[in-house]
Amino acid sequence: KASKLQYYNNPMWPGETHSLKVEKILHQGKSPYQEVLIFESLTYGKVLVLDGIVQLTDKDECAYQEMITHLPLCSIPSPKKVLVIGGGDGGVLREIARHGSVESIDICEIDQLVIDVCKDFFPDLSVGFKDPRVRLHVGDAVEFLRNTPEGTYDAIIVDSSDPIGPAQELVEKPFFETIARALRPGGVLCNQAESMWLHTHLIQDMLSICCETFKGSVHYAWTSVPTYPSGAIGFLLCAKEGPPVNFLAPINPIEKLEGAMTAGRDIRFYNTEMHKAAFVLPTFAKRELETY
Ligand code: AAT
Repeated sequence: KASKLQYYNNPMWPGETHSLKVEKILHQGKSPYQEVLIFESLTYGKVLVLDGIVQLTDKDECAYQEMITHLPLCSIPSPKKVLVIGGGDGGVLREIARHGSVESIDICEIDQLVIDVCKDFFPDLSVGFKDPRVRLHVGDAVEFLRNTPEGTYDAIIVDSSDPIGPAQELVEKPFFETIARALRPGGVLCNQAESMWLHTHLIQDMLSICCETFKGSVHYAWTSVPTYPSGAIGFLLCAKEGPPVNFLAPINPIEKLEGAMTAGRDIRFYNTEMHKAAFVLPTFAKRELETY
């Protein structure tokens, strides 16, 4: 009862909850950072839940992981050095591996337990760790970025949880400043940026911080993920000052990369049309977000 109440009162979406029928609990534990739960659901396959919040399900993870990865990597020619923040399940790594130009993939995930349980229960995601280009750093992203030399990465993907708990600092200005420093001129960031239905103020704050910090193009994109609150999730695409980046029309289309659509397992969600469509906003969101 107590934990049910807590979920209804989540300050990120007060008064709402979303439920999936549990067929079987597969893992229930607590790390130093969060509660980690995995269960088999009736209709979405296995589900990863951190502190009561759905992070991914077998059925719809493709929409989130493919979009958060290919939106930035298809927007620059020949990405070579990529950093992932969070993403301990390995799904984003699996998607980055489709890009043959990539030479190194660093990942900084705070929670070893997430990595371990995903290796046990989500082999289709954790397969991402098997790529020889991957270097795993277990620790806090804030600390990791503080120690990253200037201009290291072509692209940074922030696949982090909501800003309560260990990801709190990841929506604040000092964090975005360290990201911008870690990118080469014209390098790109793709940041998990919550829902336009629920979090307009948070998105506005992130947009204004990012416009100030990156100085290149900054855009909000979104897609449909049925098991996230409101059924939609957004991404903040930012380019650091330097060679200009046009996020709206991919310069490095996935369909032209040899084997990318079928490497490992077939791409299920992303394509160039979905890329372009992700930047089309409904009128209310245009009004609220486009002044940035
Ligand atoms: N790809 C699955 C989706 C996620 S997982 C987010 C990951 O970010 C978690 O594994 C969490 O442990 C990690 N994380 C949180 N804070 C930090 C930090 N400070 N440093 C490094 N890693 C961190 C995101 C789903 C979004 C859900 C939207 N409602």
